Amino acid sequence: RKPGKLVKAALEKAVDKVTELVNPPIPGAPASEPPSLDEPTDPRGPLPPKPDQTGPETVSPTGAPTGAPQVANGQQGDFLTTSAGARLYDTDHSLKAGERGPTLLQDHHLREKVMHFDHERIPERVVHARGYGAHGVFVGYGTAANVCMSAFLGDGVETPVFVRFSTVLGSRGSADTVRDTRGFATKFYTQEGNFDLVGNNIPVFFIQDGIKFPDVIHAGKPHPDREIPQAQSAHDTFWDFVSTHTEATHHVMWNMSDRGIPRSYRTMEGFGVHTFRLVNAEGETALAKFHWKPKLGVHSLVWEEAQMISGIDPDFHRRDLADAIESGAYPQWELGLQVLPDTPRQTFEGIDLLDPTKIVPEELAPVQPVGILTLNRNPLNYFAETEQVAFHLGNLVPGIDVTDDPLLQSRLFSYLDTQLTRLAGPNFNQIPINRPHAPVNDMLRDGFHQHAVHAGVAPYRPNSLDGGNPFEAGVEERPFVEVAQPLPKAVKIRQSPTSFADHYTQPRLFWLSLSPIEKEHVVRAFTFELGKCYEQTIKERELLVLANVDPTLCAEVAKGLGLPVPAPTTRPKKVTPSPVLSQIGQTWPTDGRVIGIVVDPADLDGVRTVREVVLAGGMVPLLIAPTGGPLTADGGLVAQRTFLTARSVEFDALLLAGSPPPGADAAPARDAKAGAPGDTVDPRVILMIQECFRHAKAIGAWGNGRTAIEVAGYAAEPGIVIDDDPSDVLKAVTMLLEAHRVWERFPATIS
Ligand code: HDD
Repeated sequence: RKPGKLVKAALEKAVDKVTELVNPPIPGAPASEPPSLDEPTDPRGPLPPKPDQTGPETVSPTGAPTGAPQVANGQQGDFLTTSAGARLYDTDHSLKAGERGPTLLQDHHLREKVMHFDHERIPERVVHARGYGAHGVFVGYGTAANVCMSAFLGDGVETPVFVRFSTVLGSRGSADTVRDTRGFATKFYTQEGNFDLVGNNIPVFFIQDGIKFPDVIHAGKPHPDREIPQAQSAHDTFWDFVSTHTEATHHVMWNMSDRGIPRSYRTMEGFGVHTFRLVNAEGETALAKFHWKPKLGVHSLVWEEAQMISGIDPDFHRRDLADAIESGAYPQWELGLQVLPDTPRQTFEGIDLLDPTKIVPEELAPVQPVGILTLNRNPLNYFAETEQVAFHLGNLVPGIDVTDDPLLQSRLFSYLDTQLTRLAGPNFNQIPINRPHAPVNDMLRDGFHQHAVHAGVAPYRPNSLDGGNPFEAGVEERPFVEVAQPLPKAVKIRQSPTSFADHYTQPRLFWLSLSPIEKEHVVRAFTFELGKCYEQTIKERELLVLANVDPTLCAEVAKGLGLPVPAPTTRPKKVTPSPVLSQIGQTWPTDGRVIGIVVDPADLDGVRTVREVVLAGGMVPLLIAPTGGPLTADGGLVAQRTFLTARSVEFDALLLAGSPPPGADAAPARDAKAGAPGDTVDPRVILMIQECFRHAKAIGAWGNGRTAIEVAGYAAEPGIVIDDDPSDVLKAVTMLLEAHRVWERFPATIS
């Protein structure tokens, strides 16, 4: 019943009285109005008209419009509401017994708002917690048809994808550029259901059997007592594990190489790691390994640079990917297959294809391109998409099946199981980012976070009540059919095949395939990481592992650690190096590379020209000046970094602008930034030059810009370009950048 007029008046009076008792007026404070029991009016007064923020209609992951307008740049709708849709007139004050009184339990909005906030975080992934994703499209070439019947590999077939890159060991808030393996997980929303290729940027794994996964991860994660170090393998438990599990040696070699510190997600290779079984339309099978080859080439940071970035810009890799996509420099990878005969032994050239610590050298089985991936859209919401995406190796489509690789087999359990905790229940495939684009007609019902409203009464088969639906697909409807793989006569046993026992030949193959400078990096990485261990026995044990890989590697690391060189315990097998494993020695496109330009206000014409050429070349110019703000009166040139905010690790090459040197025609008076003869060069510019130099980056200067290089003492060094014409300088620097770094600057001492 509504309160009558008299009751209402009495209530208002009571409120007045109570308010006065609870909140005695503060002397000097303006008198406040008691709350009214009439229709609430907006206490903030009339609101300004809302800008039109609605973008195009949202599209569900299945491609169908959801009906909800997508908010391009802000929040949705006109009025703030509760989650039940009631409009709210105030979200800034809790409901209290008077202005200074206690908060009332009755305040549903307060409780709902804080309750929801309290539960905003979900458990981070137990591994690969830190990651970054992007949407894209995969286009098949049709070249795989003779070995694989999957529809998404068909000629010109376009399949939407979502890719999540990650580090393995660090927590969600850790730095991007730590030394670690990178995850490269791709969800293909194919017409035949989702296919998830959950790989890494390293083609082998630490262990051969998934039962050891908890052990290797416990060893790699921070020590359980102090929970340090974060996102690092440079600590005792990691090296304790890998030195006692020599099967890890191959993966460790890759981690200690430049592959462990990629320049960008865009410049990483990806690998499916395991051997998969492919089936063609005739039902014939082949074994295969998946490869992602980046169009921009494979490039890495140098270790000091990676460490600096961890502090200066811990989001370096995610920023790089997001910026590139936002600017239209869409990264691309070609998907390739190494196709291998499906023999009863499942080996190739003596390599056990079920052993995930082994590669098949590309020289023995070339990678055949089967399609191209382009990442072209950043997520709208990190949590909804990148955090909630759930990959699983069991998401297979007709044409691709698993093998009996014991690591792969255990993963088939883990990726389903882990989502139960992380995504709080069994309905995670209903989360928009995980929903297949193919029609779903399962008979999975109920459970936490059930979003579907299933019609019908008979979610079982066979049934006569729901018209017998759904039906099982016949062969012509292209169901997923497991390959009827004959099994060898076997007994139940907890044992690996003897073919898994060779732990040194392929690490040695990797080592011998590297160029001298890459070998030197590997030596330094081992020396650094083992140098961070406290236990002498661990270092000695790992040296013994290295002795079995290669005597030079072992001797160099032992020298750095100041320890004796142990004698190997195995005789090395002869290996043929695989040159494709080296990242050095080729040239690559420079798209998306960042060129730092130290501005000289006396030479803005040169800066303008160079900036335009950099942009036209698909690269990113970063103008650096002593202070921020516009550099030209028309605002056409703006300082993007100052000497305070710029640090060399942000760019791939450095240019120093300068007015023509004294004596040149029409030399204007110079207000030097980078230093003219007689000027003092700002020490922060010198530091930038020194760091770029140490990190083997190309450095160029024109006009008086050369002074800073001269002051730094590098004018005659390799990879330093000094010329009077800014465009010529840029051209020469770009050519150096095509080879990624100027390694000639630091001739390697190892051959
Ligand atoms: Fe794993 C996540 C890659 C072995 C158990 N793994 C995860 C991710 C990648 C890989 C890229 C992140 C997926 C994402 O972005 O959401 N994992 C690999 C590769 C392996 C491998 C290439 C070996 C070849 N993993 C492996 C084993 C097990 C797991 C042997 C367990 C027996 N991996 C998991 C997991 C994770 C995971 C615990 C954590 C979050 C998730 O699955 O969804 O289930």
